[in-house]
Amino acid sequence: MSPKRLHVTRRGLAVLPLLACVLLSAGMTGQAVATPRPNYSLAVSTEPDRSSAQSLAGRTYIQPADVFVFVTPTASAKRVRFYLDDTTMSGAPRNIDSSAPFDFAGTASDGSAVALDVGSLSIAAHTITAAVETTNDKTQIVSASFTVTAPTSTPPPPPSPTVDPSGEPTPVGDLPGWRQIFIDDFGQDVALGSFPAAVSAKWTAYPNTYKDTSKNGVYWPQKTISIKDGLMDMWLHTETINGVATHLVSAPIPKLPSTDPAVSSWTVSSGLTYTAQTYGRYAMRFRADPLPQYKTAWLLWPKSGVWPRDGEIDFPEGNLNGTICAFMHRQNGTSGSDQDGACSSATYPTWHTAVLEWTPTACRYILDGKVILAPTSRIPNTPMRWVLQTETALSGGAPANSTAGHVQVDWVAAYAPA
Ligand SMILES: [Ca+2]
Repeated sequence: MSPKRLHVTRRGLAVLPLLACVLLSAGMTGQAVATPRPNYSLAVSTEPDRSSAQSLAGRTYIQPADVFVFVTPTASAKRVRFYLDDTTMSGAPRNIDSSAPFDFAGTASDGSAVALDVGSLSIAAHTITAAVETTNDKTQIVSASFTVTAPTSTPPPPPSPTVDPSGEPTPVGDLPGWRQIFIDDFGQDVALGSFPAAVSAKWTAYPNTYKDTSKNGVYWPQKTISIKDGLMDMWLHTETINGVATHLVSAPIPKLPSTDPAVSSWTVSSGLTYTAQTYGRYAMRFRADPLPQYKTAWLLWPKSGVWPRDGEIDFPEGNLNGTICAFMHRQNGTSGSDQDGACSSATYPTWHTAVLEWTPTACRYILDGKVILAPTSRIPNTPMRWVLQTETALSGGAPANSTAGHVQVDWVAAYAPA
């Protein structure tokens, strides 16, 4: 500390060396410019109302923390210039407060102090300097140093649900020959009752006015479909509704982006908006409880609705207590049995990845990396829409009312031809 520099700004030179030592040891410097002007100091509170204030000098703050720094007292002060880490006040003030109370970070319109977030400061010692201009046109300089430290330990990140709990991550991005146009890893939870409304940009579903294929079940998305912890859950079960035991099933429908040139969209009389494309790649990660008399018939269905003429592509199809199969109803089909089909030995309770690659020359059904069916003739060649149709079995009667369980989907993805 140079006495010469102090001499420039202060009176009472004779006592300066001693005073400076005293003030420095307290972490602050200051000096009344004339009695009876008060000795100002820098105070700090942890509350915006400046309550329980303490001297700022010598304090240590652990990031992050909001503190409220101000000059006290306010008597006879008319304006305060605040500086941060600029004890010589050579730069521009950090803040100029022209009326009491005099707050380092400014004063809100309700009179409370604005916070200084020490998290915005470097991990270091810092000094706030205040030039207090008094009503007799003198200036008193006060400074206080304090220390900002890092958190003593970094808290562990909160446990986040695994978005893909099946163990196989959602495929992201284009593939050779394919352009990804739709993906859902089910990272957004949706409570039972809120599907598909809560995710209506990406999903629709057959409404509860639709019976399923066997007519033994009713599609009821609000009673069956939820999304939690990275999984779509279709809860297949029976409820008594209006006095009737009703087997509740699900047919969620991914909405491919209607803005994509490969995709067409249209709305049917029930109000559902469908999307379709001609050729494409569809990938699904799924498992199910082995529920008797329930099945998946996830499929591509012709936009024209003309069947069997325009074909049908089914994968994965099978009773949940059976094995996973694949079917292709051929273009220009003449009956329901005009089809190719194959069954794997895979069963539903474990996780599987089904990939369907539909091109003009082949329809490849790939289960867990292995092609199980790949017809190359009479491939459907008109636009088709995709439905994860999950329903009661087609033969053997209705499910038992007590049968209940879940079909889970970890992710789905769709691609257009590149
Ligand atoms: Ca997932």
